[in-house]
Amino acid sequence: MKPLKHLPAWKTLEQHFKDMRAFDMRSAFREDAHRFEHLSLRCGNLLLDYSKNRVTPDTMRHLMQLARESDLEGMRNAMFSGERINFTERRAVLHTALRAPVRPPLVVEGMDVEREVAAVLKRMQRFVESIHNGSWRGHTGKPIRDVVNIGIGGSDLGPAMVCAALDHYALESVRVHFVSNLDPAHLAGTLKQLDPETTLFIVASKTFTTLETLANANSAKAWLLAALRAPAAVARHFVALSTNAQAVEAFGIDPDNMFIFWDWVGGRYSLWSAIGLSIALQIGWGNFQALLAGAHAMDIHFKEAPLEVNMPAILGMLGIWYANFWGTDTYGVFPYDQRLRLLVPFLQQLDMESNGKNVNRDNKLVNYNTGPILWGAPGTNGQHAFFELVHQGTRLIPTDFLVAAVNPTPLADQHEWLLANCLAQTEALLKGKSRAVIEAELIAQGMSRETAKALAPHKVFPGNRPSNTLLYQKLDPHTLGMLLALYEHKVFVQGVIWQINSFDQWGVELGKQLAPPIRAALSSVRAIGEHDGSTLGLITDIRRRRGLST
Ligand code: G6Q
Repeated sequence: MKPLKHLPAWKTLEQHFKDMRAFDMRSAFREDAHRFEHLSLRCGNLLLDYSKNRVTPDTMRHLMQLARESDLEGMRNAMFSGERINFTERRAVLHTALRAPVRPPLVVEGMDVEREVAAVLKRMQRFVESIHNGSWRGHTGKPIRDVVNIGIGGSDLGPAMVCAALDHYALESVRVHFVSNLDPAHLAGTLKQLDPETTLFIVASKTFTTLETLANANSAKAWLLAALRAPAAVARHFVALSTNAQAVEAFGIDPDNMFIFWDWVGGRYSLWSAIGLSIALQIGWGNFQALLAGAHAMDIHFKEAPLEVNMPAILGMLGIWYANFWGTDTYGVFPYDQRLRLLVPFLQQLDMESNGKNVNRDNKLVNYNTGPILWGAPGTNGQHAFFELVHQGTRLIPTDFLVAAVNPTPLADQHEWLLANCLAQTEALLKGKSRAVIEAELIAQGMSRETAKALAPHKVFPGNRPSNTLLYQKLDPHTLGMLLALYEHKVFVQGVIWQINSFDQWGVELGKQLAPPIRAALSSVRAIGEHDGSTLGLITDIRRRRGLST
């Protein structure tokens, strides 16, 4: 594999960047009346406006040339056809197969992926309907009213985010809760509101070995048994979503109440699989299917549209432009949509766990920056918190703004203000406000020339700061599916350019390995063991607080 920095397009971009250093978007808009048309793209009801970026059509051409030289198209086809592109775990990456409604037969290593997916979906549908129509009863014969998804990371963030995003589609018959943290406060706070007779626990764990999930699931089981006093109750109040049938059975969950998925579904890409059961329970089967269909529509777009008019490719390559040429470290995501309040934590995992890597596909350390630090919060809250730094700070921060054109709410006027604020922020980032204008305004307000001169620099907005706007009609299941798949593929695009494996996550292992000996050292049972000075100091302090010998 040719190193990234040796690719001809990389060299071209390095040269082009030198020409672009002084580029001013404001002049570009003045000079090209059609800049918006040239640098925006529609896919379904999604509009991506990327004209407020430090790019010219030439930049985009060079970036797409880099994508081609990086064999983005070949890698994309390899993913869709089930090649083992997650090479460190020797796995295919087929979350796209989970949402293809009419699938061409896809046989991967002897497994008929299409049939297996359809069979699990059918079982999920039957189960969801039995909860909704009340034919599934709890141990004492009452229908289920509350569902608790116990999972963490990929087995929590996706479904929790979707359930928050689509709460306006929630059926009234069940309420869905999410418990992830090992901190007992999370489970205890949730159980407080629940009646064991009408509660169903979904234990969501791909491996079924995850400490947090098993601890919470065991505590939930103990809570249930303490109330219902019959081991048989577990079968009516626990179901599992997993790839590990043996461990599920060992936990005491009836294999009939287990919904499987496969090792080719990565945790952070799993909301489309059985891990989405809580979503279907909240919004109903039809809406869950609409979510899958939206993602599939984006899959088709990503697979078929030429790179120049391919939304994930464009978003991904813009990120490369900023991270690797402008030297940006972070990337802000601001959904002007309260329902998308969990989108940023979801995207943090998607992006940072996928592309927070420093070794390439040739097993060598990379010599360029990879995944950015992704952060953000819903608008307009962010405006009253950290937007100061986005507008006036010393760092350049590429940003995405997401907003719905309409919001089916009776408080339509508030949505109008929300929309206006979203557009106003991207306009302010672009236009800025000059010292001369500010001084003139202050003087016109009656301020002395001298005071105005002193105050004006503090009020200057440099402008020329980049943003993408993703405008959608309204937040419905189909649109959300499209948006999420867009970000998944964007992350994929960047991983290909950076020549890394976006689908493993070895970086989460070490802390897990170090925890058990530390846990032992905190109690009186075992010797303290070998630790660095800081960790040793902390362990010793905890032991002292507990009255243990140190
Ligand atoms: C996601 C990661 C990780 C995983 C959790 C939960 O891509 O692999 O976040 O989802 O660690 O794992 P289990 O589902 O196996 O409990």
